[in-house]
Amino acid sequence: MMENNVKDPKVATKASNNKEDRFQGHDYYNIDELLNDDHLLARDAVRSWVKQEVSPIIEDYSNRAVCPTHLFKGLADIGAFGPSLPAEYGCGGMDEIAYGIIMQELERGDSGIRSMASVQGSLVMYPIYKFGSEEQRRKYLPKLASGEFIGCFGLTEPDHGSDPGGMITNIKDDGDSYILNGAKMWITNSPVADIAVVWAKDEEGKIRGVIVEKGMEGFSAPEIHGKWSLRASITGELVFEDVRVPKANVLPNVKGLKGPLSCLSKARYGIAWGAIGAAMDCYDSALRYSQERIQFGKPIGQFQLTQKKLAEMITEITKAQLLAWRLGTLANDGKATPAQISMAKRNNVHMALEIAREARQIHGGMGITNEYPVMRHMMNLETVLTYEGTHDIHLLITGMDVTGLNAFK
Ligand code: TGC
Ligand code: FAD
Repeated sequence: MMENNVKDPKVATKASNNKEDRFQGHDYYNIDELLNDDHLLARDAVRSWVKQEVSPIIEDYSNRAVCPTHLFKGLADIGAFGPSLPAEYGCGGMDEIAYGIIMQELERGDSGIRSMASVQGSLVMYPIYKFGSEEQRRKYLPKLASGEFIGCFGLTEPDHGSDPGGMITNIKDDGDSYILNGAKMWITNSPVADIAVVWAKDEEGKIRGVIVEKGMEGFSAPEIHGKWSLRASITGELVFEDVRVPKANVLPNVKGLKGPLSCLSKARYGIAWGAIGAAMDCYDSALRYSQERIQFGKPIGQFQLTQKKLAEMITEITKAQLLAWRLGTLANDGKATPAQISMAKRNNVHMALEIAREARQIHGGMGITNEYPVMRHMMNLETVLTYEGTHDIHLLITGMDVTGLNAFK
């Protein structure tokens, strides 16, 4: 894995705030009773890893806009990379609900940490598993699962975001290789990635997936700076100037936009769960603050207006949990449709963003500081609302599903 701009992780850890992470999960409708022992074990293990490894450093890394790349190994060790892909390739072999719960707990820590895992598992390992040859699976999946390799996913281009079908990145046949040209934009993990799953048009205009490796001549991945959101996640471009990619690196088993879009379905599903984690962290912090902060001689939680905020927050979190759980049971049966996934991604991310904003108000002035996690979650969720399909694109997917009429084009 390439080093990024982390100069000395030990110094960073020391500089971070050392407040105890007092987070407690919230389960107003006893949804734990719907989970099995494997789900609960995975949940508790990831929650304690986040408390130990993420919470003590995340405000500092976010503040400095540096990705804590040293956490990739720990994420691999807790099984966050490809939890629901088969164990024979070094992956978790768990079900879709376990995958969702792991994403929830990671995003409880920070959306950027969940992104590190989503991209690796759902956008890099999943397409190699689903559309790759057996040789490609054996070559890449164990190394990606163990964190030895870091991957990224290149779909979005400078001029084609919501409309990836318009992409101009292309491959041209040249004997036993393809020549790849073009550029991708907003690519999570690209500056630190060893491989990139890149979507490009062939000479017939069909979208193909190719595995581009770090060090291939003509390939670079410059970092994008200046983000006010997802600051602990590293984002970059992918630039291809006559990159010679062996034909053995093309994913043989898919052609067309449904290839990358299927990967997005997998990742959007994880985000539907992940956003609940961010929302719970904001609610948890606001609830505690409302009991501890005294104004006019009373805890602010005693005022009706604060109670309205908190009551609405836990109601929305509970609805989102039920939506995610039901989506998980459908996914376990192979029956979750892309439109159902869109609905859950859109609803749950928007819910989390609204809760972050309300929680920020409950914390008053302190809410804008890094003493509390809410402002960081709020800023992160602005990205989560946009990537993996914007809030409005998901609305149009639902609209098309219920009317049968396409409003995109
Ligand atoms: P359209 O004609 O509707 O579809 C083309 C083909 O794809 C199929 N399909 C899907 N298959 C699987 N899963 C899905 N979610 C699918 N959606 C569509 C469809 O059935 C069709 O198949 P076929 O066999 O008929 O060819 O395509 P369109 O060009 O009209 O576009 C539709 C639209 C707008 C919904 C789609 O392009 C879209 O979802 N746009 C949003 C783009 C997006 O989400 N980009 C995300 C980039 S990756 C990212 O953000 C990673 S962030 C990661 C992190 O850090 O966590
Ligand atoms: P645009 O598509 O230009 O949209 C701008 C606005 O227009 C939006 O509000 C949108 O909803 C609206 N709009 C567009 N079309 C329509 C329409 N038909 N009807 C109504 N409204 C419309 N991409 C990757 O491939 N890999 C990654 O790893 C990745 N990571 C990312 C990390 C970060 C931090 C960010 C910010 C983005 C990342 N993305 C990644 C890109 C992300 O998926 C895109 O930003 C997203 O799909 C939107 O594309 P866009 O930014 O070009 O916005």
